[in-house]
Amino acid sequence: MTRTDTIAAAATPPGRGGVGIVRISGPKVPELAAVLLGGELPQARHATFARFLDAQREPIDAGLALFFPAPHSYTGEHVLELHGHGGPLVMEALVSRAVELGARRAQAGEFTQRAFLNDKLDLAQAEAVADLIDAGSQQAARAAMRSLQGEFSAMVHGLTEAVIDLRTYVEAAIDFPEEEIDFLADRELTARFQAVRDHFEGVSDSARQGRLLREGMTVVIAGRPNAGKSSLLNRLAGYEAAIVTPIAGTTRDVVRERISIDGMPLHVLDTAGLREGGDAVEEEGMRRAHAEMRRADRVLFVIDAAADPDATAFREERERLPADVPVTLVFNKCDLAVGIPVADTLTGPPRLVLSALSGKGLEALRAHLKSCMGYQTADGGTVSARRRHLEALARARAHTEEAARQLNERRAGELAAEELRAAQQALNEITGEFTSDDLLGRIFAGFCIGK
Ligand SMILES: Nc1nc2c(ncn2[C@@H]2O[C@H](COP(=O)(O)OP(=O)(O)O)[C@@H](O)[C@H]2O)c(=O)[nH]1
Ligand SMILES: [Mg+2]
Repeated sequence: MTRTDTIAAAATPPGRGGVGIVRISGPKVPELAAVLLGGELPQARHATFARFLDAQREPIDAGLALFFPAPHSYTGEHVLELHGHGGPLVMEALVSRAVELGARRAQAGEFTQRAFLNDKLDLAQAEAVADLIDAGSQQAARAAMRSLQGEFSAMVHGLTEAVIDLRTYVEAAIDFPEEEIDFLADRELTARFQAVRDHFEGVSDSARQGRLLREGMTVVIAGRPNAGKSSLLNRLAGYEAAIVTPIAGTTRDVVRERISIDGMPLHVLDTAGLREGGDAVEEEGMRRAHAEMRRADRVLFVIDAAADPDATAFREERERLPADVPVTLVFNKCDLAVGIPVADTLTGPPRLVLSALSGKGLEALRAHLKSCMGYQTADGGTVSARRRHLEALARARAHTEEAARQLNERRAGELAAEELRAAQQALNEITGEFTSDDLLGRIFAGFCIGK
C-alpha cells in the first residue's frame, strides 16, 4: 500500500438515507474532481452545488461537493466529499466513477490510517475514532471523545516524560562513574522511582476504567452450591439462561450471558458451586470456575444469607480466590433471612443483600456494577482505552521495576538505563510513535470501510 494512491469509499453506512456521502482522498483528487464535476474544482472548503457526471457526461446524481486541499483535511491529503442522495446504487455509481478516474476502493479504516500517518492524529486518538463510532452508551461515547481530543495521549505523554527524566538521571550518573557510589545510595533516586510508580498507577487506573467502558466488564458468579448463583444469573439476564433446581451440583459447566445495563456491556458467567467432594464432572466444573475467576474483572461471591449469615463460605474460599480480582459479597435469599443480621465482621469487599427469587435488591446490584464500570466517574474524566494499551502499560511498568532492581541489587546503571529505554518504547507504542506495520494493520482492520 503506497500513500500515493487515491482512495474512495462511501462514508455513510450502506442502505437508504436522505443523504449519502462518498469520500475520496489522495493526490489525484484535484484532476479527478475537475472531470467528475464537469469543470472546475469547487472553491476550497465551500459547499458547492454540482452535478456528478459519468463517463458520458450524464449526471449520476447532483448534490454538494466539498473540496479540502491538503494538508487541511481529515486525512491530511486532498479530499473531495460528494454529498448525494443516500441510496446504495447512487453511492456505488459514484465510487465506481472515482475508480474509473484513477482512484481505488479504500480498505477498512484507511482514511483514518492516513490521518495517523500524516500526523493528524496519534494512534490512541485514531482508535478513539472507532470507539466513538462503536460506543454503546453515552458514557462510552463521552470517554471516546475525550481520548479523541487527546486526553489519554496526554496522560501517556506525561508518563513517558517522567520515565525519560528518570532515564536521563540514571544516564548522567553513568557518565560520571566517580560519583556513582553516592548516586546509588541516593534518596532522590528512590523517590524518583516511587513517583514514576505512582504515575503508572494513575494512568493504568484510567486505562482500566476506559477499557471496561468500551469492552464491558466480565463478572463471574461464584459461591457454594445452592447459594442461588444460577438464579442470580437468570435475574440479571431476564430469562432462564441457566437451570435452577434445589439440588446441589446442578450447574456443572460455565454458563455465559452477555447483558447490558443502560447500554453498558456486561459479560456474566455462572459457575459450578465450590465445595469439597463432588464427582469428577463437578471437579472439572470447579476448575473451570477458578480459571474464569482469574480472567474476570470482578467476582460476585454469592452467600445463602439464611443458611450462612456469617459468610463462612467466603472465609473458607477466600484463599483460593484470585488475589488481584475484586470481589463483591452478595447475600442472597434475603426473603428467607428476614431478621437475620447479615455479618459485618468481615472487612474488605463491598456487600449487597438481595433476593434472586423476589428481585429485591437487584436494582442496587445493577447500580453497583455500573459504578464498578465507571458509569458515575465517566463524566469526571474517564477516557476510552483498549486491552492493547493496558498491556503496553504493564510492559512499561515491568521494565521500570526491572530497572529499579538492576540498580538496587546489582548496581548496574547501564542495564537500568536500558530497561528504562524499553519502558519508554512500550509507552510509545500506545500513541504510535513506535509501532510495527503489523500492529497498524490489525488496528485499522477493525474499522469500518469509509472511516
Ligand atoms: N427463597 C429463595 N430461594 C432462592 C433464592 N435464590 C435461589 N433460590 C433457590 O435456591 C435453590 C438453588 O438455586 P440455584 O440458583 O440453582 O443455586 P446455585 O446452585 O448456586 O446455582 C433453588 O431451589 C432456588 O429456587 C432466593 O433469593 N430466595
Ligand atoms: Mg447453579
